[in-house]
Amino acid sequence: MDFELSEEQRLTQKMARDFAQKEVAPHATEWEEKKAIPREVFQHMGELGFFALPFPEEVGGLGAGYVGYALAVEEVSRASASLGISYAAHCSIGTSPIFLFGTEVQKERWLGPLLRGELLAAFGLTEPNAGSDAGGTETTAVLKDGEWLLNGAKCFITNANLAGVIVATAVTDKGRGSRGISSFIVPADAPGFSVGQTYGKLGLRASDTAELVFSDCRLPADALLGERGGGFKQFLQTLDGGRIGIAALSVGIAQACLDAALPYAKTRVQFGQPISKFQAIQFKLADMAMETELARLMTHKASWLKDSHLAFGREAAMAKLYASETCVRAALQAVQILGGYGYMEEYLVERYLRDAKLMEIGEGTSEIQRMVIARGLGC
Ligand code: COS
Repeated sequence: MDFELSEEQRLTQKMARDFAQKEVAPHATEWEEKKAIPREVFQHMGELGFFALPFPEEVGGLGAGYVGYALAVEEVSRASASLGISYAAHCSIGTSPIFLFGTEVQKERWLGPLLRGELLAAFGLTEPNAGSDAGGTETTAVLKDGEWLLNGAKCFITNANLAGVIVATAVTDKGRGSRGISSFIVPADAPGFSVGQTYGKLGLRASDTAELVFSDCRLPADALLGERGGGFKQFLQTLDGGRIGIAALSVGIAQACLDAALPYAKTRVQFGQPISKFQAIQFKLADMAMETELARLMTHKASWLKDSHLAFGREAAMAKLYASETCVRAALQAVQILGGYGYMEEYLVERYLRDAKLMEIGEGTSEIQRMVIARGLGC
């Protein structure tokens, strides 16, 4: 067993940290206020290779695997969780299904631009009546005169307005339950496709979240991704990887909470000494540091299993569950340590608290993760 990062992984971490601290952190508050991240940020990330990290060299990736990708997502999210979620949604749930289930022709067409950041991707699964019960998909796809006609709507879709391509699910064979759901590659300029309402959110305000609308959306026959009827299993498999992304994002937020709370506690003087000298504050900081480290180790283990082509779904669910709950606790403690300042907008920790909450909801709620873990135990 070896807990050391390889030389390559250390370089990936350093590249991501340098980018995040120099080019993200100074602008993160402004992006939250404007509720948008400039397009050039994604272009620059593409040039630096961020989007190519988890994919193998055969398809134009950098072959850094999910360990390298998790290191990068953590660093980006430590500076801006909004950018972190846009990044993670693009890679692990937007691009991955094309990589995992696409034909050679589909991969040839889409992966190059997606890995270089020339296009962003989104994943259209959730619907008003199909969230945790993703098998309840109501969007339909009918094959007519050699074309697919999609009708329906998706909600809470990260990168909806930014995406050049969306992987979306629809019912192709009604009456077959979850085996009647298929996936489609939808270019953003497909006729009949549009982006609906953009949501106002508690946190992650700079990240783009909107509805997708399919009104007789016409797609060529070869827009089907993988087997007809295979969509449900595809998205469960996609979400297994996605949960590693959310775990890494959560570790980034938890680390940011510690980054803010520790120096504050060392310099804030009350009762004649820095508050870090009081055991009540030390215990909070100790728990934050321990839980963040544990969440990171769990994220790296799930990533390593995936990179080693071993079963990783249960560990990904454990990492996502533990890391997301850790970052909420860490954010609450950071606000508490900063006291009145922690509640004010100019101190970053109130943003971390608002951002952290989504980690317990997106890509499978904490309750769903516990179900997946329990199933892994044979319950
Ligand atoms: N990868 C691949 N296949 C999987 C899988 C996985 N991780 N998990 C289950 N499957 C397969 C099963 O083997 C089963 O195959 P067969 O029909 O051939 O036996 C099939 O998928 C259906 O599995 P299951 O019966 O367990 O499905 P359920 O409807 O009971 O699934 C859960 C329940 C909760 C696991 C599922 O609905 C889920 O993960 N929901 C959460 C979705 C979510 O995260 N939504 C938020 C999206 S935000 S992007």
